[in-house]
Amino acid sequence: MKPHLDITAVILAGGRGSRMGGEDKGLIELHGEPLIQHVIAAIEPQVGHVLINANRNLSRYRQFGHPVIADSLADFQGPLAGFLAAMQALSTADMVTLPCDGPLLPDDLVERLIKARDKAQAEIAVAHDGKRLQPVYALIPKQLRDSLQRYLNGGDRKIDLWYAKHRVAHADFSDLPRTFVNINTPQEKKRLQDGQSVA
Ligand SMILES: Nc1nc2c(ncn2[C@@H]2O[C@H](COP(=O)(O)OP(=O)(O)OP(=O)(O)O)[C@@H](O)[C@H]2O)c(=O)[nH]1
Ligand SMILES: [Mg+2]
Repeated sequence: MKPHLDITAVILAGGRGSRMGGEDKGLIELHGEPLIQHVIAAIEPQVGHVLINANRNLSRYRQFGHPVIADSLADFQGPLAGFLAAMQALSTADMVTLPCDGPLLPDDLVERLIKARDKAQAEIAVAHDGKRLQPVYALIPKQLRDSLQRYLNGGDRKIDLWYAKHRVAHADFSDLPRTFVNINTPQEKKRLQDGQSVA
């Protein structure tokens, strides 16, 4: 699969990790590598640029060889805070967002999001696993930065309500539910480590 050089992958590693006992989830190890390293390895070949969004351990995150940006809003206000920080730093017209804790990505994640958006002539494409939207896996143009800024200035934080203001295409991943296996708790980490993740 050829890389989409005009896309920046934004890896969201800015959460509190509260279900993981407050650990910085991107840095916990799976099969001897930090979780975010698994995500970087899977997404790097698909895009022209990678940006890491983190709020702690910034110098550690810089060691992965990509720019690291922190939220411009304080106090862990959720993934949209990470979207906004990324849109303020973006050097490409579009970004694909994804979380730091989902290591089982297909090699056509970016391709599928682009195709879905083109086909529907939408502004945004969001992954759909066949049952529900997976809102942090999305293709979003930088052009929507002011819309997001206004939305957050208004005090809202819900991702679905912001999407509802725009034309959104659903990218079908119902054949690949493992894409969205992610690690929120020590139990989920153990399950994935033991290879029982896809159930
Ligand atoms: N930039 C940024 N990203 C966030 C924030 N909160 C969550 N995220 C990211 O959004 C994605 C989904 O969040 P969760 O899986 O709930 O991760 P989390 O919020 O760290 O974990 P919990 O505290 O257990 O909910 C992850 O990639 C997080 O890193 C935030 O305040 N800022
Ligand atoms: Mg959370």
